[in-house]
Amino acid sequence: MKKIFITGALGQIGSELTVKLRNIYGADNVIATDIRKNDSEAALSGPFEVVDVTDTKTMIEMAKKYQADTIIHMAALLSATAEKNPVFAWNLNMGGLMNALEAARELNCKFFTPSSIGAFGPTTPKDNTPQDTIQRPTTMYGVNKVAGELLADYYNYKFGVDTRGLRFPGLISYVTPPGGGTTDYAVEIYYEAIKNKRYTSYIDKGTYMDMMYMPDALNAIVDLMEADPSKLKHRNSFNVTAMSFDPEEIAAEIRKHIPEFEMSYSVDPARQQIADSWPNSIDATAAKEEWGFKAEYDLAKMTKDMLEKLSK
Ligand code: AKB
Repeated sequence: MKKIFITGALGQIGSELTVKLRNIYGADNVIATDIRKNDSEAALSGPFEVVDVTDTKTMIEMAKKYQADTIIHMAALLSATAEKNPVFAWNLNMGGLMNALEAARELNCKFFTPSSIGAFGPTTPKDNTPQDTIQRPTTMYGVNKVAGELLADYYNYKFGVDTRGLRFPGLISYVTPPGGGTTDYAVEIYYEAIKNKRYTSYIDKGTYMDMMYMPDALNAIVDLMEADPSKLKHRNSFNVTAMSFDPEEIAAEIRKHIPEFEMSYSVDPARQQIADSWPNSIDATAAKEEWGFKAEYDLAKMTKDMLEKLSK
């Protein structure tokens, strides 16, 4: 990766990934793009362009202008927002992906885009969900993710584009808050624990979902993109996870640091339904075997770090 072009660079993953990649590959070699600019480090620490991913012409022109050899396509709506506006979600998530893949094909770029545990559905095995299994999601987001995995595979075998992807679980970070996801409770809970020593969860107790701390997610993207292509059997997309917990378990972990922390519930039926359709825990063996995936943070280590960083 020498010239990396990122879409959705100011989003939850993009804003941290852009800064990390600039530290590794050089600030001028990482071109951040998003639908609008802000004054974050990702926007200001290197080249930035306003790019609407549904605008094919601009997207290809911009990638050409910077002679990109890698496209990292992050721009997308998350699960809960997509469910509220499925037509817009289809147009943005699939239209944007198609344009990004076309740009990669035309410029002969390496390509990354994230999939999600949302690519699974109620008929998928719930525990230790295998890499290759039933994928019949019941959300628009999930439909987009499965179609995206297939499309990225297609661009690999049809056009030889070096496409790669990860099925991310809920990602937890103290830098950029997520927006519109189902797993967002596991981020909000830390902010509220510090500010108010209480949190009302919209996800019910007993609902297990996979999660990962952002530093592990960023390392996984770099490691996968640098992996020897001859070792990759799956490409789009690898299961990756670091932990699985329910709201009670994360609350108990927070109480080890803030003993007075209180948890209550006001379940949001829409997001609960999405969470219920996703696995309890997924199996990351293929990622470990094919390119050496490992996560450093478990719930205890992540909680300590989140609370320390957010308190500052
Ligand atoms: C969401 O909740 O929509 C995302 C995801 C798991 O893909 N965090």
